[in-house]
Amino acid sequence: MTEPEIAPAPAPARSPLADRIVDTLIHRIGKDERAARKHDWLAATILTLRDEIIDKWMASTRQAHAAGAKRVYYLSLEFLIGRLLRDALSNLGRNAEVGDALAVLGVDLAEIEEIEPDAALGNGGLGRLAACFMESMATLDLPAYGYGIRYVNGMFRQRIDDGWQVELPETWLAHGNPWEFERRESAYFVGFGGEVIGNEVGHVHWKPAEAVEALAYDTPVVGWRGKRVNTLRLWSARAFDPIRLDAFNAGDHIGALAGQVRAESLVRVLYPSDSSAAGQELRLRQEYFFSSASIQDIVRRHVQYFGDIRTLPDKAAIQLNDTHPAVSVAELMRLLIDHHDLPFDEAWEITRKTFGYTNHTLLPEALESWPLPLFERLLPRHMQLIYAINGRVLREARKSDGMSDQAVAAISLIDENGERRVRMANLAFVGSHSVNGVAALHTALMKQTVFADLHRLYPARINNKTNGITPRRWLMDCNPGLTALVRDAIGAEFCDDTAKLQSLDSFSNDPSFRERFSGVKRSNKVGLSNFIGESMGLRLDPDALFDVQIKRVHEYKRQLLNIIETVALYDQIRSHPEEDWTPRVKIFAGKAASSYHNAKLIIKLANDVAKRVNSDPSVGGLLKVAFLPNYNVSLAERIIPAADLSEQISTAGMEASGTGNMKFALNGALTIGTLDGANIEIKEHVGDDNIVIFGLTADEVAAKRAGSYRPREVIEGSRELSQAVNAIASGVFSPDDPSRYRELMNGLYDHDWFMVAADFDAYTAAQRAVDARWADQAGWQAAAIRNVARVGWFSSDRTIGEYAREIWGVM
Ligand code: CR1
Repeated sequence: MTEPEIAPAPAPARSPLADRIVDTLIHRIGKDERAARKHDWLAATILTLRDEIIDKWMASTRQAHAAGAKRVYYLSLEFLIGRLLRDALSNLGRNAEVGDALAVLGVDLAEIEEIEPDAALGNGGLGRLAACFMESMATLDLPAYGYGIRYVNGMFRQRIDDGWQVELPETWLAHGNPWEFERRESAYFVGFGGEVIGNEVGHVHWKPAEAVEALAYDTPVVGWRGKRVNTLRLWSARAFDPIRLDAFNAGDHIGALAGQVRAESLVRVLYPSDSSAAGQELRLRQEYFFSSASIQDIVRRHVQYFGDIRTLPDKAAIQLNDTHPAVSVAELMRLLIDHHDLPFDEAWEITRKTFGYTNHTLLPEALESWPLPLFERLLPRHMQLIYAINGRVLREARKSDGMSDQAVAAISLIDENGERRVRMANLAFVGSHSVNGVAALHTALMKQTVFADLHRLYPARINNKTNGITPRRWLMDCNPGLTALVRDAIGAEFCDDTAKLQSLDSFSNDPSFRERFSGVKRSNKVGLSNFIGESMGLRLDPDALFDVQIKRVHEYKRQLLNIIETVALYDQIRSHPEEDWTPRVKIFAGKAASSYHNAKLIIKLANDVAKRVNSDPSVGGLLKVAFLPNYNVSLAERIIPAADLSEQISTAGMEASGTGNMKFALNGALTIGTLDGANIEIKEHVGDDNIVIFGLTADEVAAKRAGSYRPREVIEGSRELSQAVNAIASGVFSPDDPSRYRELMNGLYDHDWFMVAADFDAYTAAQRAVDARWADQAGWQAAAIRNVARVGWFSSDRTIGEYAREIWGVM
């Protein structure tokens, strides 16, 4: 700690809360009021609040313990948490009080909220879903733990240099993390490599060649109205011998620290791959590291509380968030058999009853599998167990009627095509009693495609749990204006149950309400315009239609379709200046995986188009394009309340669910989208008239891919499309490097896997229909209000209720 700095203290009248914050500042941060910087105030505020949360936290734990309650364990390699202060304050109903206390101290709450680092321990939807689920589990008063990794560097920070994405390390822990508790007592040994030694009585013993220690850090998760506080337990890694003194004393100062460096590398970075597999040995090590520590912790807690390991499925439900923690299945088997002496069959029964698995993507490149030699070298005992599990499953498959050799091969945990690989999705599937998809279409496609044969073998296992979002962060906290307006109109009940938003429906016919509703939207747009003006120097017209696509950049999400349409619109506006164009602002934000060439090129293209369009006086302010750098949770909270139009335009069949789509609708944006993922269910809820749907269906996409789709003919057959594609291909937007986009555009001509050309005309037509709707402001606002009123179902409270009743058996 640095030396305390002393300054004379002022003495205004203060609340006891203000006194507590100052006391924390002095005694735990070591600063006095005069010397304190914003970060010190932030830390003091969080620590003061945390002290209050601790009491609830302990009460929650005691209560679960006393009741002998079944606990839920959510294992996820990603938690995309974002900032926590605003969320915690509002869930505890302490916003005003803390704001006032700080104001007396001359500190602006909003300002310190703004400097809280955005905890980005995740890539995109999968990680953000885990964070929403944690909050909903606390809200629904379920005893639940999240388990993950405390990455030192989470998602990279994105800078845009001359239009190109540049990745920089994000140092969210630079000022420490006042939310977390280091649990020195909760440490586990996690081994890698080595050999398996058997003895005559059939007992086996794994002797790992290396081991690290997993160290727990706990963050409290506060539910709505502070009802319950749960724990997010993130693992850090430490070498058993932080420094090898023998080596150090012999002069090898670097080698002496090698073990620690190796251990730390496990928790150093989040793999920045979204909906695609990260194929590195380090990734498998990360997966096993956090799975093993978590399963050991769960088993230890169970035995401590309940004595008998055989009752585990009655007292613990473990949910695998995608396949990243799938090795947990083998790890639990290992502990049950090798450490608790259970016979294989009994261990298998316990394991299957305990686990549930959620699949989040059907993209073949995202289905994790590990080269068998790598797996065997790193986890020899687990490999044996996987073979044993596989033997059982394949015998069962052989016995079942009508299973072809091909079907049996597809069910196998080992992929025998080419280099042999361990299939993590199959392991997760067979090791769980429940396997769920994240939207109705996605679940149906799981049954038809990747898991078709497993589904035939275990027809009762696959079920659907359509995703949801927490309305606290994604409405009440990020859009206080709309929240207040809704509360004035229909009362505060929706704050406890978003289904109550229904009563807002009839207000869509009330002109004065529509007026106020559009006033709130406008002021959110002014706020976003100011932010963009200040941070990027781009001036926007808050009365233009704000058309927003923010999400990871991926070819299947089709930012390219949106950009090409933008180019076509730019052409149209210039060719027909006499027409009555709707002023539009196209807003993009999103990160590309660092190794994903085309995605990075698409970011550059968006920026190249923006540069050209924004500086062209001939479009007369009718069209502006903004690519906002460093998309993260906090930026989403700023953009979504200001959106008029939500772009959800993935190639049908490829977006498992989407959750951004729900956030926009809840904040009164209209969706333009394909019949993909949860868009379909959003359409069912808001009604066909309150959403703009276009394009091929999933079945049509599949048929085109299987048949003779000729994108070249499609492009040549569409004047607008061919003009836009040719302009991009010939360097109109990249005069400094005219061939920059040639290959990207050639890809559209040659295969167009993502159906950009096939859907282009339908998309353009849909956009012009949007323009027409915008011209009728009363109609637009009415539809936007109906969106807010009708999407309460997409609350993660509803989703978690379904998991709790139908998968976990805890409600
Ligand atoms: C899907 O792509 C879904 C989220 C959360 C993503 C997205 O459509 O909304 O999961 N999948 O379920 C993913 O990241 C690794 O897979």
